[in-house]
Order: sequence, then C-alpha cells, then structure tokens
Amino acid sequence: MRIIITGTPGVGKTTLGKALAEKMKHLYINEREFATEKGIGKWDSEENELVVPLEELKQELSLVLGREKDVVLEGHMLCEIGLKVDVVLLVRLHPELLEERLEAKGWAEVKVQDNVFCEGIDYCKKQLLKNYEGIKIIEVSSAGNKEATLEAALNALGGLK
Ligand code: DAT
Repeated sequence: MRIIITGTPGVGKTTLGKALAEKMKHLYINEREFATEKGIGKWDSEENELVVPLEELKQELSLVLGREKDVVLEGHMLCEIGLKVDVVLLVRLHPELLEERLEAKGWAEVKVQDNVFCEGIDYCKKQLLKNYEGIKIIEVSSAGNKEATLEAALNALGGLK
C-alpha cells in the first residue's frame, strides 16, 4: 500500500511512520531525510529549518511512488503536495496536548505556539482536502501512547481492505 502520514510538526508522525512501516514491512521514507539526500533543500538558519522547493520534492517523490508499491511516506510538507497514493493518514493531537508534549520535550516556545496554532486551525487537513481530492484521508489520534496510535492506524488501514 502507498501510504502518506502527515500532520502538524510534533504530533507524532515520525514515531508512527517508522513503527507502521516496520509492522507492514513497507519502505519508510521521511520527507526531510529524503530531501536532504536528494540535495533539494536549503537550511534556513534564522528559522532553524529546512526549506524545500515543493514542486521538486513532489517530482522526486512521484518517481519513488512509480516504482514502490509498499511505502510509507512521512512528513508535514506532504499535505502541501498532491501525490498518487492509496491513503493518507492525518495524525491529530488536541492543541493543548500538543503544547504539553512539545514543552515537555523542550521545544522553543515560538515553535510550540506555531504548531499549536496550526493544529488548532486544521491547517494540514485543509491542505489535504485541497491537494488530495478523491483520496481516502483517515485521521488518527496520537493522544494515547505510541502503541495505541499504531494500533489505531493499523485498524483504520485494515478497514480499507
Ligand atoms: P513529528 O514527526 O510529528 O514531528 P515525532 O514522532 O517526532 O513527531 O514525536 C514528537 C515527540 O512526541 C517525540 O518526542 C515522541 C513523542 N510521541 C510521538 N508519538 C507519541 C504518542 N503517541 N504518545 C506519546 N508521545 C509520543
């Protein structure tokens, strides 16, 4: 299955993506590592993040999707680009829980508040509805622990068969 995992930074995408890919014996690709490997991102030291040209990322990932049929692609930028996949998992976390989790992890306050805001206004969901028309979008809560989140994702995917 070609699966995308996306959502606001900090909600638990990477944790779920790695566990899901391992369980389903799928190839796992993190957007940021992928962009870095392909040399298509530039580090913005002021924002302290990798800035990636989305069209180029889309082209490179489309090549991968053309040759791999069992793959988990994971990252927050994926909601911005339409890709041909079987299903999208949108990881959700209540903004207050996200705030608690990120503060406990020592994230900078400005980053915490940016992400809390994005989650609160359903930013990723709105982007997905625009960019992934006709593709099944399933919301998975990461409010439980990592095992519960994985189980929820597996159950949701099992229901597609
Ligand atoms: P993302 O890839 O969305 O940025 P992550 O997987 O790196 O998020 O997780 C951010 C932090 O939250 C990390 O320290 C692990 C923790 N975490 C992830 N999923 C969790 C879950 N279901 N329950 C509790 N903590 C979780």
